Amino acid sequence: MLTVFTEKHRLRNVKTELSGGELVPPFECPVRAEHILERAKTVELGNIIAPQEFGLDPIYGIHDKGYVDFLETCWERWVADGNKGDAIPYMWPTRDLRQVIPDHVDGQMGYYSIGADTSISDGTYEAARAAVDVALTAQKAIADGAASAFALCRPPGHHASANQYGGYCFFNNAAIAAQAFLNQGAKRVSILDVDFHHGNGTQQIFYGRDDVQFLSLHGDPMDSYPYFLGHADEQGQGKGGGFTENYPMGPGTAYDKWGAAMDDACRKINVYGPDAIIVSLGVDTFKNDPISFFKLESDDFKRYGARLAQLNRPTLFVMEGGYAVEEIGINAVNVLTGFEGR
Ligand code: OKP
Ligand code: ZN
Repeated sequence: MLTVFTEKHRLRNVKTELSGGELVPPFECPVRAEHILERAKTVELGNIIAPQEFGLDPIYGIHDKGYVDFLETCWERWVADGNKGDAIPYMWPTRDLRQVIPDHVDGQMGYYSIGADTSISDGTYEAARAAVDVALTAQKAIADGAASAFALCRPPGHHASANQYGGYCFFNNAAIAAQAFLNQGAKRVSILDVDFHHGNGTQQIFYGRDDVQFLSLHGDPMDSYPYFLGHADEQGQGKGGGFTENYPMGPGTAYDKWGAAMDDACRKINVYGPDAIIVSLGVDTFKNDPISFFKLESDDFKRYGARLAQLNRPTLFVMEGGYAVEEIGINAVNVLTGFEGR
């Protein structure tokens, strides 16, 4: 399987994450991508190529221009305002407040974010742009005839909506790739999100549409991030009704239950009959993940990779989360080798 990777991911290198009332080293760190790349080389997964540049147009197909402009300028404006640390939002237009976009960068951070866990610094925008190019280059390989491809994206994307960042995500790499398939003539695309966390951004982007089916297996939002989306009764709206499927599962969920949900999702994908499948591949379902509560074993990743291959459709893997950095390479690449039947 082809892997698309760029060293530009290292430009995403914030010092801090607000966690547990402290500023700690971020869970979403550069070594994650390096370990996955090393493992892909070790198992001889296939060629590894750098991305082409696709520019801003594919991003504007999913994200608001004001949001993109904000991400491009946030850091320089934060620094110009005299701030010393990473850019972290602290005020949001919640419930009864006005949704008027302020001029000040502090106010814009609140308007354009969903939480305070995702610091911004020098290079964040460039790395997020490069991650989009990684996803689009892998998408193009499939459009050109490959049966599958691996977009080793970093930063991840599934928490990013049309106009909000958070959960370590800025541009929704999987959503942008889905739109690329549609623009090239696909009638239907399925996005299967197996990251531990609900893909709120992807769900929000396609919630009212019938040309992208979104399915997510995740920690029950009653007990886990992102807390405010991902319940089973969210199934799409308008002509998107019935094209969103959520499988929230509780603490301690292991492969017996998780694999059954995966089976059900695969059946629904077959009924939908997509021209392509995008797997939002987070491996924070692993038993030793430091911020998650599922109990998948490393071999389970191979098993569901093989299940995905049975769908027998063009399949684009887009890297999302996974924070047990010592095992992240084994777990992510196990899905891909499992898919290849080895
Ligand atoms: C991103 B992805 C822990 C804070 C957790 C949010 C988790 C974002 C996960 N103190 N922060 O879906 O893997
Ligand atoms: Zn996650």
